[in-house]
Amino acid sequence: MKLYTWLSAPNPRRAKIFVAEKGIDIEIVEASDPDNPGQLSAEYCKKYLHQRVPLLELDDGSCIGEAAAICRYLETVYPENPLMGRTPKEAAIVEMWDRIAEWEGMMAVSEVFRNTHHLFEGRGLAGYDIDIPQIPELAERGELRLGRFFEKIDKHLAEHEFLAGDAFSFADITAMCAIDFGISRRLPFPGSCSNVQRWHEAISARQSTQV
Ligand SMILES: N[C@@H](CCC(=O)N[C@@H](CS)C(=O)NCC(=O)O)C(=O)O
Repeated sequence: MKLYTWLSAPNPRRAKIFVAEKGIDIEIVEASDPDNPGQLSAEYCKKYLHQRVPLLELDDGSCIGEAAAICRYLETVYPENPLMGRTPKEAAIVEMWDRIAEWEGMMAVSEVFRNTHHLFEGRGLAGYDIDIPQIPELAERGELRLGRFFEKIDKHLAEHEFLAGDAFSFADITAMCAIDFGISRRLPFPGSCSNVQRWHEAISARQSTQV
């Protein structure tokens, strides 16, 4: 099996942390263009129609894209140390929080980054080989959306150790990757969100998140 990733991009990081947390031995392959690391290589883009990372290539050549689908596959094949819930109820709660973290956290950071960074001029959306203009208003909206995401999870984390309850899960990984990517792009971590701060410090201390 091979896991294709791209430098410090946040969605491949979700898969890398998941793999590290589970202790699965998978070859990690860098998909960026060696001559222009700001984009994926032409060879990689030929492999995957959607031209995004992460991508898991199985030994029979099948390819699975989308971080959540990759991690679902790995969770099924390597059930030890579950990160997606142990019962149908837990699994649904993890999925709910993962979708919220991806939709409201990751998408918000991505809206800001893709619509402001000079490297993404004409590449306003990930995975398109046509000109997609940057829209500054989307960056403004992304900041608002991210602020609201922080407030909401802060309220939730006041009463729960982790997003999906008592156990660390894939939902925490997704939210952390979104927040860390935002921090690396100088998006403010609201000082008033002390519960997010506590949760973030605790999960950042896990060995698996050092990728
Ligand atoms: N929903 C997808 C999002 C994947 C995605 O947007 N990946 C970005 C990196 S974080 C990408 O491949 N970008 C390619 C590009 O910008 O050309 C997932 O969960 O895997």
